[in-house]
Parts: sequence; C-alpha cells; structure tokens
Amino acid sequence: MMGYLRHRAVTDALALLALGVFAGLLATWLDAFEHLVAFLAHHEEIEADELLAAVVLTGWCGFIYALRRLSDLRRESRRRRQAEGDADWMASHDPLTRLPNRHFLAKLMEQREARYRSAEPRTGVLRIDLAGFKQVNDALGHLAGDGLLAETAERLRAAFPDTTVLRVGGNEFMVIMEEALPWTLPWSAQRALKAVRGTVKEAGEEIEIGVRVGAAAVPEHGPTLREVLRGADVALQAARQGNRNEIRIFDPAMRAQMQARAWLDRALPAAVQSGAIRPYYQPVVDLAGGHVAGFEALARWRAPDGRFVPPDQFIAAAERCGLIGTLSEHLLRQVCEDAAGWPAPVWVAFNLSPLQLADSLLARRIIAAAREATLPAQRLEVEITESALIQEPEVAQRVIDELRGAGIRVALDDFGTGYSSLALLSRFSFDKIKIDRSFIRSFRGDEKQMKIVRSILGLGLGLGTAITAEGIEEAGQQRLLRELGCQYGQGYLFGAAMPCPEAASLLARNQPERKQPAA
Ligand code: G
Ligand code: G
Ligand code: MN
Repeated sequence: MMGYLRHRAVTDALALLALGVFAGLLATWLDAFEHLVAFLAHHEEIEADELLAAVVLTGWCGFIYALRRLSDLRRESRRRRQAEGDADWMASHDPLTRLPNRHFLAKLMEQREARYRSAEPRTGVLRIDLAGFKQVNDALGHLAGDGLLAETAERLRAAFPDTTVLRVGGNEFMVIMEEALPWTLPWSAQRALKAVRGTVKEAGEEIEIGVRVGAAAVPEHGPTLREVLRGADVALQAARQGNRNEIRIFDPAMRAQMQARAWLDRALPAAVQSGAIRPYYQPVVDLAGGHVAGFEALARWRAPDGRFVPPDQFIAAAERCGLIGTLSEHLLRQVCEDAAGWPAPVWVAFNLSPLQLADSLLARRIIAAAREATLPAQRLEVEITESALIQEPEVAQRVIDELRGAGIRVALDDFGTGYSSLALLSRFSFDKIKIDRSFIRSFRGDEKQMKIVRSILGLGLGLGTAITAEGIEEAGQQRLLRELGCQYGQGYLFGAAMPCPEAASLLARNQPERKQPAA
C-alpha cells in the first residue's frame, strides 16, 4: 500500500516537473514574460499584478498543505508498522510476565534447524516449575497466582541477564543458555533454584515457593535443541518426584523411568476397575507365643504380562491420577471380606495413603466396609504414616478419633524413618507403633541402633502402645526382640505377603497353643 503511494508520488512529481519545464520553454520561446509585463503596464485598472501575487501565494499554501499531508501519511505509516511489530511481539510473548513464550521457542528452534542442519552449537537448557502453584491459585485466587508468576519471571530475568528466559506453560519457565560451557550446567540450575525459591508476599500472605529444575544440554544429551528440550522435560518430571526444591540433570535412564510411569498411568484405571490389584497378606507374629496374630494387607498387581508391578509405583500412580480413593475402597472391601473368614481373634491391618487422610468421610467409609463384611471392628487395624498426620493434622485427628471410637485400632507405620516426632505421639493416640525395618536390619551389630530400638520399646511400654518390629529376616533378630519385650514381629522370616488362600492355610497350621484342643 505504502509502496504504491510512494510510486505514484514520484510519477506525479516527474510529470509535473516535465510540465513545468515544458511550460518554461514555451514561455521563453514566445517571450511570454515581456508580453505579460507590457499587458500589466497597459491595464493598471484591473489590478492583475495583485491577482498574480494571490495566485502565487495560493500555490505556496497548496505546497505547504501537501507537505503537511505527506508528513501525516508518514506518521500514519510508522504507527502502522509499529502496530504490526507489536502484534508479532504479542504473539511471541506472554502478556503477564512479558517473557517470550512457546511460539517464540518454536521459531527459535526452526531458525536453528535451518541454520545448522545437524550439528547445533552448544546450548544449556533449564526447565523450571513451581511446586504448589496450583494450591496458591486455589487458596488465594488467580490474582495471587498471577503475582507469583510475575515475581518468578522477574527473579529469573535478574538471575539470567542477557539470556533467553521464557514462560512456556502455566507455571513452567525455561532458560536457554547459548554458548554455555559444559561444566556450568549444574551451577546454572542451582542459580535458578536459588533465585526463585524463598517466600513471596501475595494477597497478604507469605508464600513459600518450591522450585524444581530439569537441565540438559546440546550436545551432551542430544544433537539438537528440540531433543534436548525433551530431555530437560524428562529431567524436570524426575525432579517433580523428589522434594519441593529439586534439581535433576538429564540421564538416559530417566527416559525408561518416564516410559514406565506413562504406562502405569495408562493401565492403572482399568486395573483398578477390573480388580486386578488384589490384597496379599503378610503374617504378623506374636513374638512371645510364636503364633500368627494377624496380617498386614499389602496390595499386589500382577500385570497382564505376568510380572508384579511394584506397589510403591502403582500406589504413587494412583495418588497422581486421583484413583487412590477408589483403589483403596476396592481393596478394603476385599480385605474385610477375607479377614471375616479367618478365625477370631486374628486381625488384619490396612495401609492408608497420606492423601486419604484429607477425606473427612474416611472413617465412616472404613467403618461401613467392616460392617458390611461383618468383620468386628476389633479385628481391623489401620496403618498411618507420620507424613499423613503432618499434612492435615485436624482432619487426621478427627479420622483417628472416629476410628478408635468405633473400636478400630490405629497403628503408626514406618516409625523411625520420618519425623519420629514425640509431639505427634503425644498429640495423637495410637494403639500400635511399627518400628521401621531399617532399624531392625542393623540393630544387633550397632550399639546406638540397639539403644534406639530399646527406647522405642520403652516408649511403647510407657504409653501402653503395642510395638511391631518390621523386617525381621533372621532368627537372631527375632530372639533378641522377644527378649527386649517387643510384642509383635513381621518379616520374611515368618513369611512374605501371600494370597488369601495361603494365609488361610497358614492359619490352619499355626494356631496359638491355648486354642489347640487339649490332648
Ligand atoms: O509391599 P511393599 O510391599 O513393597 O509395599 C510398598 C509400600 O506400599 C509400603 O509402604 C506399603 O505401606 C504400601 N502399600 C501396600 N499396600 C498398600 C495399600 O493397600 N494402600 C496403601 N495406601 N499403601 C499400600
Ligand atoms: O511401609 P510398610 O511397612 O507398610 O511396607 C511394608 C513393606 O515391607 C512391604 O513392601 C513389604 O513387602 C516389605 N517387607 C516385609 N517384610 C520384609 C522383610 O523382612 N524384609 C524386607 N526387606 N522387606 C520386607
Ligand atoms: Mn504398613
């Protein structure tokens, strides 16, 4: 449009110039000026000289007018060019943080691929996301969430000046470091973590931001930026499985892990619905009497190819996919039904996931499941880990009180691995404490571990809480624990988790002496 106008202006100017030159030549050839002067001198009465001056003045005015319109046109064209540039900018930037976005990244990759073909120059990539961002959004509102993102962008920009910092997703950021030296990658990841972590004030609240960083570089982890972005994503996913503040550098083994995870997430819903995940039962032995006192139900999933999927993996997947409630409900029904068929007073213990303790109806569900299966509440035990109690202490308190009120026992699982907090022991009431197997494994040879096990046993005695030692694998461990006064033992020495029919036949063989008919 502008080009066409300029072209016409030039042709017009040339035509007018030609016309002027032609008129000048014609006037010279006809001596027009002399005739005009003579004419004016002869006819003073018509004031033609004034008229001429007016015509010349009008000409000049027209010229000025034309110049002004021309400058308007210029300004208009500049404004339009800028607007076009802005549209480009807007398409390739995020309006909230003013950082380049995914489109920018796509263009950058295209440019590199066109320019370098196969071997791209060395480039470090960090993918960064915020832990608990969704909770901030949900609890404090989207404005607070926006503020958090803007603040994060600012911190990253300050930490990486003259480097491309992008926002590539809801709460995901990226740093692309061209020409970065190989050994600086972990250091840069650390810099990103340090820059972003810490507290932010939003909506009048101090928010603690957690940061996860996945890092990868061209050419160590792939020949192109495109591939390395994927590698950094895999590393970020691995970092997400860790703590709140976590850094992972890409490692090819992660790829296999991610594929396994993706398979789990796909296959789990069907497995939960079809009942492919079943409870197995590991015996818990009364150490003084030597008989099986109860069983701990442990979920087992035999995949279609026959191999067992590790429970910590599918439990974590169920938590991730929001299926833990459904899975747990299926399992608990089966467990209560199975245990109702065992002779009294053999009991069954059921593990709860920390996530489930946020459900205020949990206790009622559990009580109902036992009742429906006609399993007396006294023969059902629920195992809870400390982390579950710390996340939602008020709800946990209510759930525990309700369960105990109904006669269901509550055990504190894996004691010794987490916080092992005395405050928790004093705040909540437990019927049983389970000493984690990591203590039992080595306590015989280790004076200090021995003292700790002895102290936990003393604590149990003082609080009137039964103690189970987990992970007993050797007869020597069993003997020592019995001598120390530990009431229950569990571990491969007595048996691993087994299907229900095997548990039933174990019970038939292993009855407490007092129950056996007198000879
Ligand atoms: O059985 P091991 O068997 O490998 O179990 C691994 C982990 O999975 C343990 O911490 C155990 O408490 C947990 N687990 C096993 N079964 C269940 C279950 O039914 N529900 C929940 N929430 N955790 C379970
Ligand atoms: O976290 P929780 O205590 O619920 O999990 C029990 C886990 O301990 C299960 O994974 C179970 O298979 C495992 N386990 C049970 N007995 C033993 C044992 O004697 N040695 C080892 N190493 N693990 C055991
Ligand atoms: Mn357990």
